[in-house]
Amino acid sequence: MAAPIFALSSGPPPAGVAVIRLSGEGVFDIVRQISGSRRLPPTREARLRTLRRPHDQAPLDQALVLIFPGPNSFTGEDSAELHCHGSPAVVAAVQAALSALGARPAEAGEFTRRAFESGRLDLTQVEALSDLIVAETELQRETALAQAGGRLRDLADSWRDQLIGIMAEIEAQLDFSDEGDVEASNVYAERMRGGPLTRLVDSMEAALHSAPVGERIRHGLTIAVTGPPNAGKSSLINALARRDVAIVTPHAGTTRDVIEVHLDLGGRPAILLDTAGLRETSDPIEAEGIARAIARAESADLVLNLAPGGNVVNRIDETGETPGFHSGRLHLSARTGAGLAELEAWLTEWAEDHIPSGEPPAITTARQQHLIAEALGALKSAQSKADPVLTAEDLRAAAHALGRLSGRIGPEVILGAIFSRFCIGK
Ligand SMILES: Nc1nc2c(ncn2[C@@H]2O[C@H](COP(=O)(O)OP(=O)(O)OP(=O)(O)O)[C@@H](O)[C@H]2O)c(=O)[nH]1
Ligand SMILES: [Mg+2]
Repeated sequence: MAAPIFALSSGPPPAGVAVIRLSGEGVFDIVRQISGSRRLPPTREARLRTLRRPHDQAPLDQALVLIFPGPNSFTGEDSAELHCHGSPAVVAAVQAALSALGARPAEAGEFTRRAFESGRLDLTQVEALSDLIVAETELQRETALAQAGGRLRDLADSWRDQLIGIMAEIEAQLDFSDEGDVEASNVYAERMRGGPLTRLVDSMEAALHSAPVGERIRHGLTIAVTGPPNAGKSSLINALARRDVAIVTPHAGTTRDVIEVHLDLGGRPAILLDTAGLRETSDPIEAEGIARAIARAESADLVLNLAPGGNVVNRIDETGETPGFHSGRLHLSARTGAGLAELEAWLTEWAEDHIPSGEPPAITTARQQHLIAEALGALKSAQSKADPVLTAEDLRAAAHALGRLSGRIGPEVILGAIFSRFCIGK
């Protein structure tokens, strides 16, 4: 067990309750000392205790104390939680006491790091936990929760098991066949390429298919609002955001920087971008704003273009046109709000098309996508090789990529697993 660490795990004070978390060697002794009691609370049950300053036993706070013995704790180590009153002074005093008792403040991510190192979480779950903490929409929460629960880990484990099975058979052929058996090992490699390897390739391809959706859920769909100066872009952004995020003035060329607003479209995350009005300008600041506007619009998933001939018509309060979708364009008034509900309904439908509901995607980060693509590439290369020695080499490359995906397995583990399946003495 590593040295004892502590951290305020709840939000910044002041708050109703502050949760201070501890993990590591000797944590239970620290809990005994700070709570002035030899008796620890029963495992995973809260007990009210008076926390005391170590050197003079002066009371610091009344707190709920919980202990989580390793290895069945989040970090895998002996851990504890102190639920104190959430004032800055209480938190500071308790933290000072914990330092005096030999614990040190945790570094960012150190609890999760320990959970990873003790094998409680793999890297994909570590990634998911950080997503879960920042989830803003329902779909982000559901996806991160499934991933933290081991969705990709389980899939990758099954890929790894299949791969080890294939490798073990092929390598055994290579290692134990004498010269005369080369023919047999070629036949065998051929057979492996047909069945188990194809199934593995198909399963990975299916997972990779979900990667773009996972990426969209994680980062949000981007919607750029573009058009000439004074078209009402910032007014539309404010209306959709239902707050005054962007400056609106009658002056053409008001918006310069790209302004981002987070939207929740039926549980799907989207980022709405307000951009500088597009026109010829000699003002270098406005010109930079326009360059940024063009760049963001080009990479956006959707552009709401308020220019003449664009897909959105603003200011129908002035022209008297009917709100809603007709003549191939969406008509609205950012000022009165007419047509806004239709725009929102249309955006929500569009978001649902781009992020279909159903099974959360298996792949949620670029790292995962990259490594699975790498493994898949190696498997496909293995499929194309006639020589079992080269096939085995490709399979090892695939296993290495999968090992990096979970962060858990290195080549020794794979070798160990291969040999544990075979009786060498036989
Ligand atoms: N009558 C009417 N006026 C509007 C409407 N939308 C915006 N305006 C007005 O048009 C002017 C410009 O609006 P903005 O939202 O700042 O326009 P913009 O497209 O962001 O302009 P730039 O940032 O300069 O490119 C403001 O005076 C708004 O009040 C609308 O639907 N109807
Ligand atoms: Mg503007």
